[in-house]
Amino acid sequence: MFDIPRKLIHGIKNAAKITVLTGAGVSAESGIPTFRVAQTGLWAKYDPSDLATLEAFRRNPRLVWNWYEWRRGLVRESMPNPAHTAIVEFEKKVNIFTLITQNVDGLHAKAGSQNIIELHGNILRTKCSENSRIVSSWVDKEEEPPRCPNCGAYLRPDVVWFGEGLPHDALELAVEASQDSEIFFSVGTSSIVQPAASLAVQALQSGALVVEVNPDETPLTQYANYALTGLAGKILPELVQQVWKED
Ligand code: BV8
Repeated sequence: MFDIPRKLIHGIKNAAKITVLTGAGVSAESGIPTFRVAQTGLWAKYDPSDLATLEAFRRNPRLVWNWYEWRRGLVRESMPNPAHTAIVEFEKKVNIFTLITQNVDGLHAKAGSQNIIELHGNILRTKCSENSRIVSSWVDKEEEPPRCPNCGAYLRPDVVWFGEGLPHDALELAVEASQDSEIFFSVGTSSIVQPAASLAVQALQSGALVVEVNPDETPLTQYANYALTGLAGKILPELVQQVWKED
């Protein structure tokens, strides 16, 4: 049983606009390694932020493509965990609810969340590396990466790499929701990667109550109104239960 401060329970119950930002920590309990944890096995010797770049893809397209194929395999096998399910409950209960995710694993959609802002794309989508058009099928000629059926350029995952701009509309919607929320939750993110990490600051500056859910301290912790220290898969269901138990 996690003890949620009474004032916070009251605040959530009476809030009309709540925004939740999630990071890799929300998928950790689904068995997907977070970005900061060293990759396992084959990939242990690589730093994810070295591989998740256009430079790495240009230098070694096969290596980067196969790293994403390995991650896609993990994602396809993984199931949402109680943190994802609790966030679906939030969406049902809160009048104006916005979910912003840095995650590319599609688990929020798999859990049943409807309105999701994917800041960093989605690893299960593939696009042409030349014109960024989404490609849903291609002839598998055993070449890695495969080539775009329309122009012959390499295909790549539809994710935002370090050094690439975020999808403009997604970022704009995320900033708006962060500035307009009464309560802003930062769940399972190390609050390091920009511009996602600045959303919590914008919420704070706009007068929102900021709640962090994370087992560890992050650069946001000292500024958050509430820092709920623990696993999202434990805290979020507890929170939903205590706020909406009699409903
Ligand atoms: C941009 C998709 C400009 C790919 C990701 C030098 C050159 C260029 C840019 C930069 C630079 N220096 C800095 C930058 C900016 C850079 C950046 O922020 N770098 C960081 C490292 C300092 N940002 C960018 O490059 C962005 N683009 O700035 O472009 C620009 C603008 C206009 C036009 C052109 C260019 C792009 C950033 C997006 C990168 N792509 N993902 C892929 O996945 O392969 S980011 C990647 O990190 C994932 O999406 C991940 O979600 C995200 C953030 O990490 P977290 O989600 O926070 O995950 P992390 O592992 O760090 O932390 C997990 C947390 O969970 C921990 O705190 C842990 O304690 C907690 N946790 C663990 N278990 C649990 C838990 N919490 C709760 N419950 C649990 N059970």
